[in-house]
Amino acid sequence: MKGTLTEKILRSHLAHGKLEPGSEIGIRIDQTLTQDATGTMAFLQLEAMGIARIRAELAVSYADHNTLQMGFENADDHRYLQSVAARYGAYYSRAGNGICHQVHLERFGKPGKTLLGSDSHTPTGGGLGMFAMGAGGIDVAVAMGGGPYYFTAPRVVRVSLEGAFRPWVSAKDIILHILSILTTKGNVGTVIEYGGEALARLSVPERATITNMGAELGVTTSLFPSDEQTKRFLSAQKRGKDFTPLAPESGAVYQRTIEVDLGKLEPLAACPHSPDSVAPVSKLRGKRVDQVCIGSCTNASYLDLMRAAAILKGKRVPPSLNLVVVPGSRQVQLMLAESGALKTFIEAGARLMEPTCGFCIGMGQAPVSGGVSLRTNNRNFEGRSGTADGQVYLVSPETAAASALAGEITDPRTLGLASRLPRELPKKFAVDDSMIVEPPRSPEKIEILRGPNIGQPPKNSPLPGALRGKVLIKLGDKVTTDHIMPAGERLKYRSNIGKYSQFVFERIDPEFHAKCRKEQAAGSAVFIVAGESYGQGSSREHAAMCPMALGVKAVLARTIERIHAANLINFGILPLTFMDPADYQALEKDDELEMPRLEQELAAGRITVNNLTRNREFKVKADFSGRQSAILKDGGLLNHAVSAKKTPEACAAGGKA
Ligand code: MIC
Ligand code: SF4
Repeated sequence: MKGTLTEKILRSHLAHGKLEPGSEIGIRIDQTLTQDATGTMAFLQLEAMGIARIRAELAVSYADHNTLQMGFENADDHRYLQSVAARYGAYYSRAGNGICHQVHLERFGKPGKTLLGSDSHTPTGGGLGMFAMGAGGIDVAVAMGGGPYYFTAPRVVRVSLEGAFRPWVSAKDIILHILSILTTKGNVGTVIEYGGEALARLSVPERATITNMGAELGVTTSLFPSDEQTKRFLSAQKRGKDFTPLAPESGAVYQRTIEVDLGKLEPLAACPHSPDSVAPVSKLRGKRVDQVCIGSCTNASYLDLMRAAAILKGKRVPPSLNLVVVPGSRQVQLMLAESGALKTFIEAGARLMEPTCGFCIGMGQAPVSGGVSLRTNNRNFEGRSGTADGQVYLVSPETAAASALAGEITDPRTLGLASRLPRELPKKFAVDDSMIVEPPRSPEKIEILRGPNIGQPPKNSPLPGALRGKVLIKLGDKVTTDHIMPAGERLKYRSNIGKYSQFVFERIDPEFHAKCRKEQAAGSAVFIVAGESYGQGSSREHAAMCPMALGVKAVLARTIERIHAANLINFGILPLTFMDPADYQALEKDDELEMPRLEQELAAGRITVNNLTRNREFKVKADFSGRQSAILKDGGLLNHAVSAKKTPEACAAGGKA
């Protein structure tokens, strides 16, 4: 990674370890972001760790995922979040102000800074030249308290963007193309740096579309240099003073370079049910569409929506089709109103939603049974839309708008008026931060407001010296955190773990929760067995926290994604990987397993497993740093921090000293 942008930023923030790909490093975090679905737990953990005051340069808490407030639970979460932000020193972006990643880009992000967010799409900030990563809430709580964030020093891959877009092709098509090459698995521990002569023509919001969906590749983060485009964006946001130029050195060393000729790209779509099932829109044309949703943190910037409006102008969608438009932020919403585009959307028959995650996380706008929904967001995992058999395709705003008018999947190139699409960023964005609440100077008297849905963060018991228990589920490849811990209508229980745990693996095995409770009552451990890329997708730590509450002690998988593996450790669950695929094949649901020498073997990196049902012994990989082993032994990061009465700085550093 010598001379790369990644090296520059990481070296200037290095707190622990050596900057060598594959080894564990700890870096200082300048900025944090949390959102309402992960933030309540992050702040509850911050409180439980005894952190007195936020010490990161900037912490922003966003209310954006669940703003429907059906029932008191969600409204109570928001009230808690606002009061706890004021008490500890975070900015609070109120419900209605926009999606965290869009607002952070507009109002807070700064080139060269590190950003840690309790949301997997935090790397959106890479569009501004930030080293921005997603993590579990408790890791973000530690970072808010001034502690470093630990992860594996990455290898750096360069993607060189060359040439110019052909009409109707846009940033979404670049990242879908890259997803078709790199896929959603096998990219753990990689950072993607974008370069090439096409960068000069790519605006910050377009870059952010690309870095946003780096999350779907499973990379640590993606980032762009900070250049004239960055300066233009920040100046238009009245933040010119936040600009610093940043570029890799000319002889920078990359592990691999991938060239993308923009001139050869065509409109693309990710077909159900994975962001890497990519096909040219031209091959899908003619397929009947029931719903089109334009929005989300991927493609709801001002220019995205202005381009969609230009296509819809003066036309109406057919009565068989539902068109939903969701601006990414209140700034975008205001500018759509000022430009007249809002009127265009209304006249076209669009349903306008407030700027939130909404449909993207299954909070409303579930498609009809078996319905085809074209969406501009980033994830189309099975069932995530709220309709189990919904068929979600991920596309650009141009393809979405063209298809909405036709009522069928339409290649926008057939519209033939690309020259009328706006491409230039506005000189000035509408800046109005009145829905961002600044933390008060003297917070001591602020009362933290809790409703009945605000529980306590659950705790685990220390890891025993040996484990014995049952495999209660055997899964295949690419099991996402949406499979493990559904969101949508269950989102309101994020701060009530007793309730939320009832829904673990709900869509795969509705009995899973009850079976775990039975094992727990019998004093037996629960094991999860999975294939490749277990835990991809969302950073929700609930996908580790709730299994922990159900007595899960280890996940044995072929590979585990970065954020989820870290979350498992944070909640005292062993993330173990098979050394031989045959060992995965040989395991079956309900097998009785034993790890008789866990205590002695933890440090050695290999753990012996006896399959008592099949009378078979095998070893699994347990590559943990000293810090991770200490956390696991204590039964998770919260115990580790609280029992040792350490500062977040020391607790994140691990060890007992
Ligand atoms: C998502 O896109 O899946 C989410 C909802 O934003 C999650 C966070 C969460 O589950 O709260 C993410 O991407 O990390
Ligand atoms: Fe929200 Fe969807 Fe973005 Fe997640 S991916 S932050 S749910 S808009």
